[in-house]
Amino acid sequence: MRVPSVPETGSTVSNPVIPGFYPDPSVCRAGEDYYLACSSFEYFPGVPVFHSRDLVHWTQIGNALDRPSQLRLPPDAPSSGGIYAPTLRHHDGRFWLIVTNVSGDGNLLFTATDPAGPWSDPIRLPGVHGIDPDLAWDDDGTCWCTVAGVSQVRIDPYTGETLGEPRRLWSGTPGAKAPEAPHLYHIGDYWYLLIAEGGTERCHGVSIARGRTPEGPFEPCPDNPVLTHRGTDHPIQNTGHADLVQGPDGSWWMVLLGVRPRGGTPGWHVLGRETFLVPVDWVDGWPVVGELSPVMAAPPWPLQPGAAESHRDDFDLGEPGPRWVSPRRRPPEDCTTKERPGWLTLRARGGSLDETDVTFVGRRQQHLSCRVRALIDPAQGRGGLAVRLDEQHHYAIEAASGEVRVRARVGPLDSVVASRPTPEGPVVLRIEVAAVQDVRDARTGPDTVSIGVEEPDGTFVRLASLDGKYLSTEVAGGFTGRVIGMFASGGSVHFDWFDYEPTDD
Ligand code: 6LW
Repeated sequence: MRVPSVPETGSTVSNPVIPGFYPDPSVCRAGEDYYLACSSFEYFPGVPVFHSRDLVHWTQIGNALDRPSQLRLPPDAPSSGGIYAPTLRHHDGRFWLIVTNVSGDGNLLFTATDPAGPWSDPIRLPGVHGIDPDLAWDDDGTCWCTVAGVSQVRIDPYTGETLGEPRRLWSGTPGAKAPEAPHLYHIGDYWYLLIAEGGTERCHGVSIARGRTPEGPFEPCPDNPVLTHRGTDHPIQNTGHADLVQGPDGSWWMVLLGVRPRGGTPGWHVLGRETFLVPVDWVDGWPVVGELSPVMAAPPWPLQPGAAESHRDDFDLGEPGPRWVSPRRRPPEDCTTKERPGWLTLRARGGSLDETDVTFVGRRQQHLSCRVRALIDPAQGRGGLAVRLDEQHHYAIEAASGEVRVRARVGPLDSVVASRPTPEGPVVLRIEVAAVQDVRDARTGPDTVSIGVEEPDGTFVRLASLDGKYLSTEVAGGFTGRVIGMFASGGSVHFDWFDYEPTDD
């Protein structure tokens, strides 16, 4: 079990602070506690919520949208559709979360007294149009909702009613595309408007403007973008979509998304857009963002122990924990520990991994190299382990009636790349992801995905080794990253345990 040690104050900590596909982070503080929420797209439950006491070590405490009345994702909701960019705030003794369901009801507002949940049913915002909604309150209690573009409208957060007409505030740096991810802050004598611009790919950047009132007018920072890695060979790319938070000691910090491309050109990122942390200073009333690095100086306060990086689930605790997600929905009858206590039974809804209604229960891949194992009893069903980006991009090993087959689906190509007879009954399936250490040429992929079974003595029988570039966002497109999990594609299959272990150096 790999548990990160607690670094001494003054030492270093690693970035991303939340590895894996946890993009569009929004952070707030309540007393000594920090809370952070991320986008979740087509996955259910949605909007993972994290807690930290030091901004470095984060523990998932739930998912804000954990019931169908909060999160309607129809079967035709595309992968990378669904839930975009949240804003999480603490105001008036409550937690407020605003998101956009681009495949459903548009902008929705939720509240909770405990960010671990339960969160309320949605308050609809029919008069708020656009994505990346932000919430900010004036001293007189006025609630300002600002969206990508960047425009703003006053709302009643208790009813969702818009109070007045939307107004355009600022469209970012002239010539830069996609001014989005707005966040409005009242800091000192100014109202600051933080945005992302340049698009969430390699040209992504963070810019800021300030004004004397929440409605502006806003003057752009002369040093915009205040953070970008565009045009560099920095190991962290696509940096943008930031949020600011002040620590109890008065220091300022920024969380933002970034990616870690590996391999040859153009660089392939497989873990999706991850959450990073960087310090912020203020000079002449403008933020000066510190250097964003994979290894950063630890904040100047006591650090909490980090969560274990390896994870084994024996399915002895009933409901799957908050890290487990499924595409679009997860009816309890399709994913249960009641049918065979101590086992997770997955019942196929008829769909395969190529279908939007597949029965799949997975967790984000959070390490560039890792080993995933699971013991499956296929019984009279068909199912197995898969590394998924979406319905058109996945590698899987499937067990059924005395045989395992390795399948690779990449766009229009779909192939059984290996098969092997196995004894009837339970079998351990294994997926090993090994990040590339030396880039042989421009076409070198980011990693190798090896798939196979274990002999009864634990010996790994590798049935296929596949280039991981085809399961990267640069190939598949979209906004998510790899999710590794268990699936049923016929009848019911049973899993005794699932084991995820980082194997990074
Ligand atoms: C999100 C936009 C963005 O709404 O990508 O990186 C979109 N920024 O702000 C989906 O994550």
